[in-house]
Parts: sequence; C-alpha cells; structure tokens
Amino acid sequence: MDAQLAARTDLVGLDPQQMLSPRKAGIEFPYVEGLRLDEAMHPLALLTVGMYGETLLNQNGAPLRMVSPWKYGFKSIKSIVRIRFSEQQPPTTWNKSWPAAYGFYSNVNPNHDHPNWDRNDEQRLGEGGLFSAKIIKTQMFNGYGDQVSKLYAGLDLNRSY
Ligand SMILES: Nc1nc2c(c(=O)[nH]1)N[C@H]1C(S)=C(S)[C@@H](COP(=O)(O)O)O[C@H]1N2
Ligand SMILES: [Mo]
Repeated sequence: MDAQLAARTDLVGLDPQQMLSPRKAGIEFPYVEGLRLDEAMHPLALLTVGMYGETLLNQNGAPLRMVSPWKYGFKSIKSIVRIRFSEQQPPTTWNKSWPAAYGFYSNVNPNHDHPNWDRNDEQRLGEGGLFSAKIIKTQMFNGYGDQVSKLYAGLDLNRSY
C-alpha cells in the first residue's frame, strides 16, 4: 500500500470580500497539497507556527503551515485545517491547474525545464540589494540533496517532477 498524506484548506469562515476569486487567483479553492508518507515524516518536513524567528503572519499561513525546504515554495501549504491519509496519490492544486509545469513531487530540480521560464538560476534575499544580489545556480533539492535524495532512489526525477 502506498500511503499518502494530504492537507487541504477549507473556505469555511473565510471572507469573500478579502479573498481573491478562484478565477482571479487562477487556481481552484480550497488549496490542497500532498506528500508521500515518507516525505512527510522526514525531519526536514516541518509543520511550523513561525518563520524567520517570528510568529507566522496570516498571509504566511497562520496558525499552522508546512515548510518543505527541498521543494518549490508552492508545496508548503499554509493555514492547514485538515490532514488526510489516503491510499491513492491525492490531487494537488497547481498540478491540477498546470500539470506540465507542476508535478506532484515539485522537488527543486533545475534540470527539469518549466514550459515557460527558466529555473536554473536564483538570487537570494539578503545577499545584496533586491535587484543587485549575485545570480547563483539553483541547486538540486535546493541544496538538501545529502539529506533527502535517498527518498527518491530509483525514481527518474525528470519524469517525476
Ligand atoms: N493555503 C494555501 N497555501 C499556499 C498557497 C495558497 O494559495 N493557499 N499558495 C502556495 C504558493 S503558490 C506559494 S508560492 C507559497 C507562498 O508562501 P508565502 O506566502 O509564505 O511566501 O504558499 C503556498 N501555500
Ligand atoms: Mo506561488
């Protein structure tokens, strides 16, 4: 059995005056994300109440969010209200909206091209000005390969992106 963990946000209690419509946001609500159980249990898969040494702000996912630092930012679901364990791989928001660009795994993989833009380089916040930070090569798994690559042994990460 291939157990899965899925988190989904819920619209209950959210104020439509303050929320973008799904059409404007370009994605379906509620936001849903999923991880394989072994990914979710990795010590780097964090359920957090804060970021950068401060309590989470609403816009960053208060009161509880995921932080999965070896994956692209959109995997880090914010404002979690429900976690489900499922036998089948769960649907995930960006994968549903643009599967060619956003796969289930969403591991940082600069060798897998995004259909519309380049994923090879980055500028890090705090390393120079907003527009003058040095451009560096994006690393596989965001540089955490020594800790997480064994989760994906035998998987072709160009196909399972
Ligand atoms: N509940 C929820 N979680 C979410 C999203 C969202 O729309 N709703 N957006 C995702 C995307 S696309 C990104 S890039 C990150 C942004 O996190 P940040 O606001 O802390 O930068 O949150 C992810 N988690
Ligand atoms: Mo995003």
